[in-house]
Amino acid sequence: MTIPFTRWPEAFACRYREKGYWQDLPLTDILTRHAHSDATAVIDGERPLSYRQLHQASNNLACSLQAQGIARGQTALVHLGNVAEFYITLFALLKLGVAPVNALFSHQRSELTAYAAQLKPALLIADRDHALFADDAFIRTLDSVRVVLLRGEQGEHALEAAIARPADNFVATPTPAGEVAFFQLSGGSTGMPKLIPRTHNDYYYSIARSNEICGFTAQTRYLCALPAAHNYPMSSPGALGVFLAQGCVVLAADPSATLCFPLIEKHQITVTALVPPAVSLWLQAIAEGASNAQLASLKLLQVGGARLSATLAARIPAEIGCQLQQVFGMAEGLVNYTRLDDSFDRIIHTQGRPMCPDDEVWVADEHGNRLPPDHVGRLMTRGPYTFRGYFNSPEHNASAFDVDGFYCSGDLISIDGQGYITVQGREKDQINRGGEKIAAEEIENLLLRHESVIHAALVSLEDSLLGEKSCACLVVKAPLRAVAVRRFLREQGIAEFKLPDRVECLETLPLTPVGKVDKKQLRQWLAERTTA
Ligand code: J2J
Repeated sequence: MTIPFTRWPEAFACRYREKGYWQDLPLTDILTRHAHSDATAVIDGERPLSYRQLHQASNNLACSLQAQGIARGQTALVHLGNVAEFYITLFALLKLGVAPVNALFSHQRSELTAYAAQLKPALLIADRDHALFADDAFIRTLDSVRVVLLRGEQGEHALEAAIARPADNFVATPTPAGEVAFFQLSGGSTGMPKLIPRTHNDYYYSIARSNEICGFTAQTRYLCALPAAHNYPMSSPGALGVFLAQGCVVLAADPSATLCFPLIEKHQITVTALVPPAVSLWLQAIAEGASNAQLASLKLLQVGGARLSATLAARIPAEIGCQLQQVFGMAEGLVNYTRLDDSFDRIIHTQGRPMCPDDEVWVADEHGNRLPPDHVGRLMTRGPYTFRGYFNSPEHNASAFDVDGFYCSGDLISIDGQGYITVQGREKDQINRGGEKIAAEEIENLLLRHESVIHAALVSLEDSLLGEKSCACLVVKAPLRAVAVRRFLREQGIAEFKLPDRVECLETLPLTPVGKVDKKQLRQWLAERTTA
């Protein structure tokens, strides 16, 4: 049984193989090639795991799952934070040929329910430490799930026990390299969070090529301080890039300076990846007296996920004392990097250029015509590691892709004469709250469930630290306070970062000539109100 997904047309698949982008190797190869190495692969708190141990632990888990009837072709819902078990589980499932969706640890009932509804997973792996799994109430709502393993649990459902039980004669059965390996999460702009099928071939290429560009080697010591399940710290080059190069991943629960600075010093970290607000907080910590001597081993700081201002960018080499690399990527595929040997000016002012010579990226005007260099328009792309369709979403795919299979990311960009991209804005109805993406429609739908809400629009507000925050603009039957709105949304079971930072009640919402909510006008009105 194979998982259905939109494939690359045969001519493209042939070309990507001919050019060596697709190697027809399963992602499990990233680990198994180092199966006999005693080098440290992951450090989680005081727990180091060698490559040999990581390989063995994932075999043990795979074997245990197999004994419980979990088999190739099935899917899994995984909800783990920045812990070693995240990687053990990922490799175990890849070895079994089971495709997981790795929900972010900040996700709650609403997000997990949406993923489960789409994938109908047979397996759930989660953490008792998360409030959602403090008891079994939520688990009982997941109809398709037959096997449950929980981290921090005792007894038959204990994840740790399944990992510790030695495997006997386990033989890996990964799915073929051209098939779906796992599902990545879309930042989204629609009511239902979308899933992105990623194949072994496309993801493996994206990791291997990222390693070349970012110079990851066996000497790389990478601090993973962003959510491990996110595409950026997973693959750009992220932890999987580190494993491929046989380097070492050190896990941090969050990117705060208080947590990360001592970890960087203790483990002699050479590279890490941050979002812009975390950079601001690191710079602030240094300005307030935290010693950047603790960061002496750090050679490269990757920044991406949201727009980095040139002012902030320019402070990084001077105040943190390391090189900056801008990363403009997306879970759907395309990743752009500034190169390590680019000029200071390029690194400060652009979001880099595509990593693959066969990434086709162009800028479209509102009619879909190609724009010349330096003009601002829609980003259109296709390539060897950019997907060809969201899982099970024919209607949305029809509008997200053009007839030639180019994906429209919803970003507004310009490309200069040398192919370097500058992100200029966004057209998709999404709020980028310091790298965390909020699909406006998803929250609006939840707001409309409130008995007092007649109309709802979620719009972005400028914010000096996060770049953007969210504001819920409501037309209500009875007065509604911000705390009540947030409480109501929390009860709907959504991630905390999606709760509106501000709530405004209005008489009516402004409309565009075609009758859609005029969010541009709303944003202007909010900005004026703020200054007033
Ligand atoms: C401006 N906007 C950016 C940047 C992403 C590497 C890095 C990031 C992601 C990621 C990723 C931006 N400047 N430097 O998957 O592998 C916004 C754009 C983009 C969206 C994608 C990776 N870097 N963005 O952020 O899927 O709007 O992936 O379309 O979460 O983030 O979000 P996401």
